[in-house]
Amino acid sequence: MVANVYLEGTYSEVYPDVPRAEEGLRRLFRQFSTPGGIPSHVSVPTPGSIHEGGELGYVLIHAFGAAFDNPDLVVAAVVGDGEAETGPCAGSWQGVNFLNPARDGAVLPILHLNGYKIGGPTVLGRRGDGDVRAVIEGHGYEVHLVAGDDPGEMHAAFAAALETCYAEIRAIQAAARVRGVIGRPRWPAIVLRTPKGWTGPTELDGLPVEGTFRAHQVPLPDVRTRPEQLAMLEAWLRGYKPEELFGRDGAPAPDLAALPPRGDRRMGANPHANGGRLLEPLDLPDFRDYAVEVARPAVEHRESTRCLGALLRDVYARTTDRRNFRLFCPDETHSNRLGDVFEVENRCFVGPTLAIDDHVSADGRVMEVLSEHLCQGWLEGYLLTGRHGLFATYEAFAMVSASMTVQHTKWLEGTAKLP
Ligand SMILES: Cc1ncc(C[n+]2csc(CCOP(=O)(O)OP(=O)(O)O)c2C)c(N)n1
Repeated sequence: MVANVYLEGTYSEVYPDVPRAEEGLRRLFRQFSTPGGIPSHVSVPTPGSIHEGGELGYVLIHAFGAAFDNPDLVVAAVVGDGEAETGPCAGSWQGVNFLNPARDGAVLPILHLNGYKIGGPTVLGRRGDGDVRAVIEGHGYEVHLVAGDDPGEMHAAFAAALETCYAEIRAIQAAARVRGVIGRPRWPAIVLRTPKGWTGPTELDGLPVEGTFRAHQVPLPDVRTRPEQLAMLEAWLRGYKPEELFGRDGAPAPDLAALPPRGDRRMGANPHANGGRLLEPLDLPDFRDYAVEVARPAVEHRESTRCLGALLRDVYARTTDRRNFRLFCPDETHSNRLGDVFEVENRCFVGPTLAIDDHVSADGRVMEVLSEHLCQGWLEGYLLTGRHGLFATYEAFAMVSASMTVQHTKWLEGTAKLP
């Protein structure tokens, strides 16, 4: 990701001391995964990032949070096959049951099966194409499989799959925006099968590296002490033909520099990934208006969260046009005494509804799903793309998603240090 936003120019705009020239390249490489430099995974200083890349499991959840109330946005979300084993990720495929094709944007999951995690095989990586297809189709997606190991062929095949998926997404949305939402659409998803450590060193000390767990992160661990590994590293990097990719001054060659989109269309400059650029203040009523009159002590019997429910009801009413507020709750809106919101809003559910359902509709904006991970992560994606919301949960079960909250807090702490 860092290399991509460097090549498209965003990195040097944000960090002028890392220009697209020889000195910039040197800094870019030296600071990577170095104390005082930048982390080895996507993190706060990466332009266009909205979350830490460290803790796995949340990519699809954040993608759905970003897509809600963002009708023109298509969020591509790459899921590792190791990441796919996590509980939060396993639950997150359900997002399509809450995604309204007329009102929301779209999520394009790209399940990347490279067979291994750090040390062992992955569950889905070892399953045949038919099984993987059945799992993803069972969640309600239309699967597009792209598999192989020839870079040129795979590049063309993947580009074609993206074109097909994009056309399908726009067709689903166009239909729903003309004739209304009729049931849950079958959204496209890509299953991508490639070797782990693809095009990296094939073998080390007689053991295969490419296509195995040994390729994870650092395929040549001893370049400092073993000259033959240093030679392998050099041969590998020269395989990219840097003399064709960069000019003598170290800047990307003009034909490559011309490839990325311009301005805000670049990945690292997308305003949705810099929510501060889109943020509008939340239209909040004065909380004093919800105060309880207490003429004398110990005569009133009230519940404080009911007052909050009335306030939230009015926040919904005031944001009907702007659509920049949602309540996220693991099936506890009523039991948390916030039920007044149902005077003006419904529960969101994009699927069959029955006459006896209570305030359930595809247009609903109260997000009730029995998963604290989804509630927390949807809210996070929604907030970080410039909107507002609230995650209401029982204190006992708030712990279910506590580490997500810690990651988010860590991320916010990091942003506070950035100009
Ligand atoms: C929740 C969580 N547990 C453990 C880890 C440690 N970890 C880092 S990478 C990794 C394997 C990831 O495998 P996969 O998702 O298949 O990605 P790949 O590197 O193969 O593309 C693990 C377990 C983590 N980052 N997050």
